[in-house]
Amino acid sequence: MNKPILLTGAAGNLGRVLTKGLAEHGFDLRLTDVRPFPDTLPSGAVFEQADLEDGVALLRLAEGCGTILHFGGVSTERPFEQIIGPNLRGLFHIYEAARRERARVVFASSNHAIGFHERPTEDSGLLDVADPFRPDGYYGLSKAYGELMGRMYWDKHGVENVNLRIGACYARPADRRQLSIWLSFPDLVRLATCCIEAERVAHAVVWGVSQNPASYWGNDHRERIGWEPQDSAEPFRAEVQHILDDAVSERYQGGTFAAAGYSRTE
Ligand code: 15L
Repeated sequence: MNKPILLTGAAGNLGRVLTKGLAEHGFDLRLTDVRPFPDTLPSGAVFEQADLEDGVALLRLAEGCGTILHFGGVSTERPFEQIIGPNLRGLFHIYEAARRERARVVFASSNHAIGFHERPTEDSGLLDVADPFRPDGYYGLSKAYGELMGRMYWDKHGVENVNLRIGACYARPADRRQLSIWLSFPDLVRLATCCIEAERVAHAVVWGVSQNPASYWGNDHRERIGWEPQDSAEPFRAEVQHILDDAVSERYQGGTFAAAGYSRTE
């Protein structure tokens, strides 16, 4: 019998997409979020409101689960003090629960872990997951920390984890940057499904991006989970390619997150 799946951040934008898509796929879902769940619960799914800082609640929620899809926490740039609780301490509770259950963690990391890499030119290569972290703020820093926590829990405790470096996951791309980093909702659901079903993943890092010809990103560990994105941002090019940001945002992969609070002068 397949073990239940715990999904944190279930009431967030991606959490709601995953809840619907994974329930349609027949997974046994245990959902949690610090906010109430805004939609009708799919049949068989259960929801419990909980704070990521409540380690006891997370241990209980994870009991018997085979996979923890960790999509909870702060999902945008915020002052450091607001990031620490959900994104640093919360992540520790997730990994401790996974260690106890021998569960796999699928972590919603972000392009902001590498957001201060400059956008590729025709001559430069694409970014590889082995390239160094270059977080573009406290939020991106928390995502780099999350990936490294996965590295440590695999090396030390054998807790398997897949870290999804998600670009921009929306119904459709909104600007020129997203022609490179857009992830469609169906590709996200297929990605999560592959992460759950893969035989063995160890510590893996995968770019969460659709099959966009303008992608900034190259090599990753997707062959371990057997995922191939099927959608592309290209059909939206004419609609959005003229939508640009300020010069600092346009220089870096992290866009406006990199430009937020930027004070470097040279
Ligand atoms: C993220 O990590 C955010 O969660 C999302 O809201 C988007 O803004 C995305 O990055 C992005 O880079 O556009």
